[in-house]
Amino acid sequence: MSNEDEASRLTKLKQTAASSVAEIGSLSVNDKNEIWFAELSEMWPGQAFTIQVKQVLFHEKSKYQDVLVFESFEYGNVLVLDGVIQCTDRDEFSYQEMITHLPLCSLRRQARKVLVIGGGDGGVLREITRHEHVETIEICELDEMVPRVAKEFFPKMAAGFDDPRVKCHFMDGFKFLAEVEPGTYDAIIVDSSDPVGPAASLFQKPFFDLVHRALSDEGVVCTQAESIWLHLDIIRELHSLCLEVFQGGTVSYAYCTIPTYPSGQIGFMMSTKAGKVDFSDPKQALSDESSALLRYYSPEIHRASFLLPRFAKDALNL
Ligand code: SPD
Repeated sequence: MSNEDEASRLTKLKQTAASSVAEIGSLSVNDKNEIWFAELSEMWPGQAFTIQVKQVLFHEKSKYQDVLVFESFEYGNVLVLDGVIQCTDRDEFSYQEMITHLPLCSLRRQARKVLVIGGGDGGVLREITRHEHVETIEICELDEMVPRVAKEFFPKMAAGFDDPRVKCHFMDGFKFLAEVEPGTYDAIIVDSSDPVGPAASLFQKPFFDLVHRALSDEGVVCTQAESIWLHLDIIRELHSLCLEVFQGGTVSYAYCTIPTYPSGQIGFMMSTKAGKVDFSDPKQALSDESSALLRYYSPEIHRASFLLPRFAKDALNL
């Protein structure tokens, strides 16, 4: 190919890329005609994780949010809601395993009924299905578009939807919990996005009051609880509101590492009304077959995940 042809090919490529990304605010094309996604948010001002895009696979606005899926060079497919990364093929296992197995393995008695609020990508469902003794798994997801997109572009993650124990409710988590019989669930997992936009109410007291009511006496709730590097204020507030709601119970924060979440770390707030419970002590074990499928969670990681660096421990007064 002549130099001229090559130059015109590159110009065309750049024009095509630029027009396809023009409507997707967080994508841009650089001088080398590479497309990059930058994760910008008021939740982490002055910084942005960037990731190189191979191709955009899906982009639509649902009734609730902007839904983007792209194929990246290094992290496989990436799901982005309202400009924020929710999961990537390469590292999703870390968060999904921890937000699921931390609560289910710390219960004194094996969980039989489990509820997921959010979690429309299906990854948490997949992890719950690894617990053979669980009898019913309900999921309450607001946005039907998320499971639809997950089934198409993240089949390994969305496999959880195929388990016969799973029942889906597409509605607001608040409304769902308000209608639930008190004491129904042994575990509730709140796999939400960040507390801006549709998930904001899932970080507030009225929501936790309903969660408390829906849990059995020994039940546990585990909720996405942000980063110690970026969100100590949010974590502190969440911790004190959980203490208020779960009076006489136990509230603890644990975390995992994950490269594609802001600051590479995300936490989990666990609460129970069952008096003083040591969440950091795993009381339930997964079967050997299930354990063999895990890539992050282990009883050792379970214990270690509650150990906070000094600055976080001090700031949170834990
Ligand atoms: N900052 C992003 C936090 C997203 C947490 N939820 C992700 C859903 C994965 N199942």
